Amino acid sequence: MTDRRSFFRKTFLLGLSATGSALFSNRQLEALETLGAFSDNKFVLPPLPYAYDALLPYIDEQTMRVHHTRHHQAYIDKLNQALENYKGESDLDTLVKTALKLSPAIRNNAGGHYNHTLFWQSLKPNPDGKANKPDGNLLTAIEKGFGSFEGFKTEFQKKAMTVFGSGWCWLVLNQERLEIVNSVNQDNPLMLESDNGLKIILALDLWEHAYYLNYQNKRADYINAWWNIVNWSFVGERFNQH
Ligand code: MN3
Repeated sequence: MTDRRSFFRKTFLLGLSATGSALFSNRQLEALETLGAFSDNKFVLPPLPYAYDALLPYIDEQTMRVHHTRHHQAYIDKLNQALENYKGESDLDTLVKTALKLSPAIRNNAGGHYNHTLFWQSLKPNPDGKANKPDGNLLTAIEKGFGSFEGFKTEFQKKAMTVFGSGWCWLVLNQERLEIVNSVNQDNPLMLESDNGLKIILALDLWEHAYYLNYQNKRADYINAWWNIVNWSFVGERFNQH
């Protein structure tokens, strides 16, 4: 591991990315760093910001535990391994944005680490089943873009259902417009677009490992449940940073 790599990874974690489009706000990054998301010049698994059983009844404890400690951990382990002889800039932002030019091992595992880190932060417990929706500027933008929050949910769900096999559904801000897009495998919209300032606002994991134990093949039921645990204050903060 070079000092340079260390510098870039720390730069990423501190939210000081030269691209100005770091994954998290400085405050969120400081929290992650405190939690040990980066250690000894290697990517490490950031702890969940809630307990494994905290998302019940919408996502079960075993799914969360396996998804976080095995699937996400495996992306991190394989990413560290794939970077052992890598000479380029290796902050996660840069890896993701240049992923199409990199090896499949770096592309898939940098994507896996990035996407899951964002996904966990975009969830929050809702044990009482309270109504859950965005507010403020994000709600205004959603209503402008999709007619209503319910209209947005319908569009998002429709789009998510069209992902064939494993992939993700995203709400992104593209040239000041909210758009719903899909990606396959562990790709994400930052990889698929040239650097036009696109920003990911919301992420939904559609791999079966995210829901199979509880919902088997019923992806629509999983998505219906997921709306209850979207962390709209986190998501709204991302929107407000643009
Ligand atoms: Mn997953």
